[in-house]
Parts: sequence; structure tokens; C-alpha cells
Amino acid sequence: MDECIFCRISQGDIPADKVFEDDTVVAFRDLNPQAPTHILVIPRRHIATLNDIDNDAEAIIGRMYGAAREVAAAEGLAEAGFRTVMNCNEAGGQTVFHIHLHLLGGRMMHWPPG
Ligand code: DGP
Repeated sequence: MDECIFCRISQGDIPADKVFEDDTVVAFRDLNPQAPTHILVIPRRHIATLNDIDNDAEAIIGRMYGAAREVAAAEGLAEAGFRTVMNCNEAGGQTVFHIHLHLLGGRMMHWPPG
């Protein structure tokens, strides 16, 4: 997926402020942060939306949450708390069609989200 911006970040073709990476996932700071800490956790495998998760990809989703937990701890967010969100398709607010888990922290979160 040469045209996918998050594939290109994963491959290192486009710079990003990466905070974590392993064989399965990459985590980097969001370009347009909505909280003092706003990090995106993406799989290296191109998966367009949460609707496209198959049985194989369920393990990837698990790893994304595991990485989010590790990054949240490293960023000092674990005790106070943080939010993880994955938007799906237009009505869900998705704008980049390579799944990503938003990790937001450093301020009080509101509910319901807008
Ligand atoms: P969503 O609306 O859920 O699809 O979130 C997409 C997020 O991706 C949005 O918060 C901005 C961020 N983003 C888009 N392009 C780039 C980029 O090139 N670099 C980084 N670091 N973040 C990006």
C-alpha cells in the first residue's frame, strides 16, 4: 500500500515522532494532538478499517492494546488514566484508512465524546 500514509510511516519513508515499535506495531505522536499526550498505535499490516478485521487480525488488535498499555506506562499516564479510541469509517470520524488506536492522556476526558 504505497499510497497509504501510515504504511509509509511504518516503513520509515515518512518521518514521525515514533515512541515505540516492534515487529507487529508502531506508535508515534499524532500530528494534530487533541490532548497533552496523543499517540497513535498502528499495525504494520495494512488493514483499512475495523470492519476488515479477520481472525488473523484479532491477534494484531490485541498487540495494539498491549503496546498502548506499555506506551501509556512509559508516558506516565497509567495511574491517572487515559483513553484509547479507534474510529471506524465516516460516521465514526475516521480520516486515515489504516487502522489506528488513539491513545490520549494528560487531561480529564469527557463523556460522551463528541
Ligand atoms: P482518525 O480521524 O481517527 O482517522 O485519525 C487520524 C489521525 O491521524 C489524526 O488525529 C491526525 C493523524 N495524522 C494524519 N496524518 C498524519 C501524519 O502524517 N503524521 C502523524 N503523526 N499523524 C497524522
